[in-house]
Amino acid sequence: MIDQSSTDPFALARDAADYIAQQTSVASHDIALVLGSGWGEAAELIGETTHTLQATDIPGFAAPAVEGHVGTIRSIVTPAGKRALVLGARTHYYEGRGVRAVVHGVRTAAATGAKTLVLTNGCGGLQEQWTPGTPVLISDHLNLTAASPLEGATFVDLTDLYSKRLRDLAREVDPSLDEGVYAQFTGPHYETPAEVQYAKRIGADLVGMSTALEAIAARHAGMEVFGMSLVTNLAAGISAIPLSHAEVLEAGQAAGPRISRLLADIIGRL
Ligand code: 8IG
Repeated sequence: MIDQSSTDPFALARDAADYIAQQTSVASHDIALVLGSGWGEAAELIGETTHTLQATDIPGFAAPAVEGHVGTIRSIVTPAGKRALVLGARTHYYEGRGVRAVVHGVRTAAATGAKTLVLTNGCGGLQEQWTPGTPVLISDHLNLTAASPLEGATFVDLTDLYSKRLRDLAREVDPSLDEGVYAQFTGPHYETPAEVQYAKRIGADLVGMSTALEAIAARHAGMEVFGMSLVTNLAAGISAIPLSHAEVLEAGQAAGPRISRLLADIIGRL
């Protein structure tokens, strides 16, 4: 069992939100975004960044563990005047800091007032037609981590966790967007081809190492969740080519401008 801090995780999120409000002079944020691999450029297009905070200065946050992940939290004002909090500092389950640390950013976002949470990630695709660089809407998830961000008798309904309303809105921006079921594995290793076939048989279309635990915490906090994946590679065994982190970063970089524009256009409609 991971030794989690004895601090109440919601009190810690409240502290983090208070720090953000004090540093930015923004009393309340409307939207929060977690920008995963490949999605970083979207921050520039969503609006004007008014404040950039180092994640490590904010209560409960730690430095990112992965190349290509950003350790800053930004406050952005959109052209429509909405305040967006961009979390570039995702903590992954495989870092071993416990589930509370994984969802601290989400709980902080909720504590800043955000009612909508946009979760993005880079992932492996199980559908051959999704070539690297294809964005896919998340319609539902399979949590294969054997963990939950909720503790005790906290029974939360996860029906329509990935808001149909927001998926429909995204398709107004780009009607060609496909959707699929995201399976969260713990990582940090990629799946074996057999595990990918297992995921496919139980209904997965996408495999990754984030998002599901965050979405559960967001629903518990009362936020409406929008999820979008960037397929950066075909999952192991789906294509003949072995996976590499370099390939993942490359596909993200190549698709960056297009998917960032897409996400910014969707945010503009929220
Ligand atoms: I980027 O193929 C990225 N993240 N689990 N499998 C899992 N996570 C990923 C993958 C993948 N690609």
